[in-house]
Amino acid sequence: MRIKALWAREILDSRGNPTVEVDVMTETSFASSAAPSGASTGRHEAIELRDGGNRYLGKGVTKAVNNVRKVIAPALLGMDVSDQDAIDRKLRELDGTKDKSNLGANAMVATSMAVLKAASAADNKMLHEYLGGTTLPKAMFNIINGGMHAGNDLAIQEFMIIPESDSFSERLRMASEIYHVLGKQLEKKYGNAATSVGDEGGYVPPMLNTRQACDAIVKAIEETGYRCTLALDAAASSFYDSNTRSYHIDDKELSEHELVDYFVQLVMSYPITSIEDPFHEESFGAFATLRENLPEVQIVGDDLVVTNVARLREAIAEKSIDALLLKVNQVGTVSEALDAAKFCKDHDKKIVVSHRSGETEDPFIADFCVGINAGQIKTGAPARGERTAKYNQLLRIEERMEMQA
Ligand code: 2PG
Ligand code: MG
Repeated sequence: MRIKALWAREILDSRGNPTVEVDVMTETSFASSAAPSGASTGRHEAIELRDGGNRYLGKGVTKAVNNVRKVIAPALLGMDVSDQDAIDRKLRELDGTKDKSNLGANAMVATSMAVLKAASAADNKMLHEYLGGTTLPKAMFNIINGGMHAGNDLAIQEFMIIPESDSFSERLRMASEIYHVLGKQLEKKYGNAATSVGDEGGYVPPMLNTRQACDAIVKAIEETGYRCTLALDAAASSFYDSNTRSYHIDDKELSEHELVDYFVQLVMSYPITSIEDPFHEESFGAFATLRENLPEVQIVGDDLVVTNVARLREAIAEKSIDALLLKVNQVGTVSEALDAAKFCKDHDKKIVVSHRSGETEDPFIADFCVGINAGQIKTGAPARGERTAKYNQLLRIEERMEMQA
């Protein structure tokens, strides 16, 4: 099915910043998709194009939108929407840079995702069916926010829970209950303001250190009695000081070696089963050391590998990670994200499909996660519309699968 029309517009993301939304039309289908946007972005990520100047305090995306309307659309018209590789290749050719800074990764990723959605719609399939996957993921629900996603003193960016149950809908229900129990407990202990939420919908209590957050979560899990483990995204680049080569956490300055011990001690105290970005984004070696020390814990690479096969190859060679955090907008096109997923599978590595802290109502990653049989997803708290858009889509997918079984 050929592309008949392609259009873009500027919309707002969940932080109230502009982002790019793209519409793709074929003779029989129509689809839209929108680019998410990170706050703790990795240095090696594809670059999102922003206008600068005064409008939207410099964050406007009219240049990226115009790139879709004036450069991308004319080039893609008439192309077969089901040939994702050819379309993404064309996008890269038009851009001509390594970091996608010319057209903008925001323009490119929204186009690439909209094309995939239009192809599945033209085929009369839900996106996950079109991609051929059947695995409903385990989810990491982010229920306390810190780091660059919150205005508190927690260095660790994300405190997540992984409820264990056979169905996705049960896992979501458990997460929602734990989230609300935690909210009540925090309110009791710290007052009303403690249940204000951060960028990803997790609470932002006035806590001073990692252990206070883990204690609070364990207490909430215990009250519900559910089987549930903890996952952390340290996003350690955000509290690393390259001058002193130390990590500022819990009001201390820790060396790399001390931070390894710090995580080992944490894992001894709490049921933590996954840690993302425990060290800054160039520390392939430190990741590997932690992995050796914590063979039972999944070590996830986000800023370290940025969904990029070249960096992934290095991380795997250095034995730095057990899993890739897959973000389509980090690399800029669907096919490159699929390449990264395939590379992981070929090397027996796991995949966690991820949202960004600045999100839209687009549920794309829910379908994508099931479609590639990733097995794991993280898309924020079980609250706030841009996060529940993904979880609710997973409920629809689960229901569809049950109906077809
Ligand atoms: C992360 C992400 C998503 P951001 O670090 O994993 O949770 O945050 O989108 O700000 O990079
Ligand atoms: Mg991360």
